[in-house]
Amino acid sequence: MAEGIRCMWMRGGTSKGGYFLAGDLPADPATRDVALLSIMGSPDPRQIDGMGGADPLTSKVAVVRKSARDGVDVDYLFLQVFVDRPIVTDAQNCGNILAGVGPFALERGLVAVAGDETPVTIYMENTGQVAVARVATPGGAVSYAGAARIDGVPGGAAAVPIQFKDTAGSSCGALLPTGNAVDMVDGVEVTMIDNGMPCVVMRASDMGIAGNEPPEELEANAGLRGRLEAIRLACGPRMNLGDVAEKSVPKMTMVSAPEAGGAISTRTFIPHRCHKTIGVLGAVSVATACLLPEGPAQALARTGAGRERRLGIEHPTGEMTVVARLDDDGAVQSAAILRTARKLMDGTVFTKG
Ligand code: NQM
Repeated sequence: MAEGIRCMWMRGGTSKGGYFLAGDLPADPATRDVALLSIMGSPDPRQIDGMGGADPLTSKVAVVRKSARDGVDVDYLFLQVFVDRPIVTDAQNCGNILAGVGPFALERGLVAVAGDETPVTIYMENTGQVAVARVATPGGAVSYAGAARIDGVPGGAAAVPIQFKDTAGSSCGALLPTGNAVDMVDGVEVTMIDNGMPCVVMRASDMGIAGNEPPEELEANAGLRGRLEAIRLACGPRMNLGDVAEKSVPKMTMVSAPEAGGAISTRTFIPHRCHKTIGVLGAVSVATACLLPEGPAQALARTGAGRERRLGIEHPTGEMTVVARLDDDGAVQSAAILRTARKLMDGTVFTKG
């Protein structure tokens, strides 16, 4: 018989997915993953028999619990449910789905409202790091309405500013896991970097593209996809990620000179589909690559001056601004971004049974 599970469906930034209290899901990870595949309708390129939107960006899950950690409100585990393969992975974090975690925690009563704006301190279980999201709570309740706009989402919504600290080496153990700002892989100069999201950054021109093509065109380019995957599989072990054949990291970002007043232009494969925008922590990692002393991104980027840098990371549907604070050595100390979120559905979702 189909089993009903309490869940909230939310847009978080430019992603969308199911938000669950940890206690509402099976405790055993293998049983939980079977349930999540069934809920999303995976594996199936159309996810026709489930809630997933046939895109990795809309096949995502947040598992949230009250935290037992000092100074932390909630723990958040991100799970990527693959669309066309029977895989659920916790090998990556997601800063977009993160944007819905604060509102969800308030809605479920895990955090008490604290005035017109409530800071929610979130431990990100995937990477063992902390983010602080500020949620609009006028009149004692979460408000999703507002005028803040993010590229990739139509219309306005309440702002959810998020601050990250200590994201360097989140999954790879070091900001530059090979110890180098530039390495040569398959004849291409790359920066392997992890400031919250493991990314391989390379010049678009070295991959035979201009860097401003629409995602659909790049996804249709089988030669490009093959080259990117070969580089990714070679980079995985060098980034301390092991065999990444069945993982959704590292992300593959091709950079070119900015075209719209930002710091850099990007096209990112995540890793097999081309992102319509760019991931949040992916953008933080790429922004950090722009600020290195050398590398494919640094050579093309416009990064300005001063201790606080506003870096517009241009992507296929606009840009994402990363506000980076630098330390005395010019290294990125903390990063902040603006996101929005929206509650779409609160109810019971059913497994296939
Ligand atoms: O990098 C997509 C997204 C993401 C991840 C992906 C993200 C991040 O846009 O923090 O947000 O790279 O798989 O949701």
